[in-house]
Amino acid sequence: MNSLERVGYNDWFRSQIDVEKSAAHEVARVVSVHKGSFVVTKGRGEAFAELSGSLFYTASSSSDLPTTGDWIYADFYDDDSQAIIHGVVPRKSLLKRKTAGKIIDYQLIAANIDLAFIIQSVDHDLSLRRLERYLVMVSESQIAPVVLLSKCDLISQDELEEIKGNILSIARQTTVVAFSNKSGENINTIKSLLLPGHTYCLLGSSGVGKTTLINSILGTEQFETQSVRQKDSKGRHTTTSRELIQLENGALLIDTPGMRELGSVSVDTGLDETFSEILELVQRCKFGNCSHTTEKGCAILGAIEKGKLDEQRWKNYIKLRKESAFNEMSYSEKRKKDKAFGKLIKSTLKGKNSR
Ligand SMILES: Nc1nc2c(ncn2[C@@H]2O[C@H](COP(=O)(O)OP(=O)(O)OP(=O)(O)O)[C@@H](O)[C@H]2O)c(=O)[nH]1
Ligand SMILES: [Mg+2]
Ligand SMILES: [Zn+2]
Repeated sequence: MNSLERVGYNDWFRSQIDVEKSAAHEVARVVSVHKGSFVVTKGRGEAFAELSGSLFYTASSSSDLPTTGDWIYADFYDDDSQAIIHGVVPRKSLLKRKTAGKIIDYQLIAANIDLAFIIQSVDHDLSLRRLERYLVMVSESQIAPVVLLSKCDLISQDELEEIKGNILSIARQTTVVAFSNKSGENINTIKSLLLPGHTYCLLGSSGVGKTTLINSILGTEQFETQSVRQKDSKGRHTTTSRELIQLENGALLIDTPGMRELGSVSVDTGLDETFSEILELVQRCKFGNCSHTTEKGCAILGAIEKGKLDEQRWKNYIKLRKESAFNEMSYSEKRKKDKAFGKLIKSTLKGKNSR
């Protein structure tokens, strides 16, 4: 086995490699990111890495820069303990979220993920609406989701069945596994989902037990965890960076810090997949231009009235849809402005050179 394959390299990534760049540099994978510096690996050992000046200055948005899980072109030196990153290999998938605030840009969560575990704990963290948001984010990135319900030692079997029923009603095609780090229930089931050479990530609020799950899988207390706050069961944001972890069987797992805010969604494909039954219903409305508010013969209103569609789910769909439309518009506007600004800088520089 080529040592890169130990960290997930395969024919798909090989097919993305640029001949010229690979002749000039080596290929490696980003293990973690720390405020502008990186840890990368070629499968054996790790090196501290920084971005080359040209990669940094030619990046037009955060998506052009490497994140955890990325394959990169790099030059190694000092006995392979240091490296300079010169480029990012095209990604198979990219998990990102919109950052809040006026400037619209993405925060990259992780790249080249095959499957995302979305974790909610059954005691206080459970929220179907938040789960829908995660599902949209994940399927928008072409990543398969699995829902994990943590801390199932804290509730009764009956309560668990009810929760599972609710989850399956919004995520019908998705595998749902309830587990406990305390009792060990279903840890082996989760392990059996982890295949060699595939990359997984753990997503979910702070305190749901993501890092504890990684420790359970590893069978050691390798990573730091911390108890949730007593008064509201909120987590303490213990994990602060995203890190790619190699499991014994050759699977790769990325732990992520619990997100305070999930950010808003961007495009429509994830929405369509997550809310597929709503798309089907809409086609059955009597009028093609139905606003689904007062019309007679509206399939949505009918389904809500009959209890076949949860009104909260419908409202969440509308909310996410509005956000997504707004973000698309403002993002493309921002890109236009960026381009104009870039031109201005270039022409100013030209002016300088010719003087
Ligand atoms: N009862 C119970 N407690 C658990 C379980 N899993 C984790 N915990 C506890 O929940 C707390 C938070 O766990 P962490 O693994 O640090 O949570 P995290 O999701 O990594 O949180 P961040 O790193 O802050 O995002 C710790 O006190 C764990 O012991 C479980 O299955 N059952
Ligand atoms: Mg953690
Ligand atoms: Zn309608």
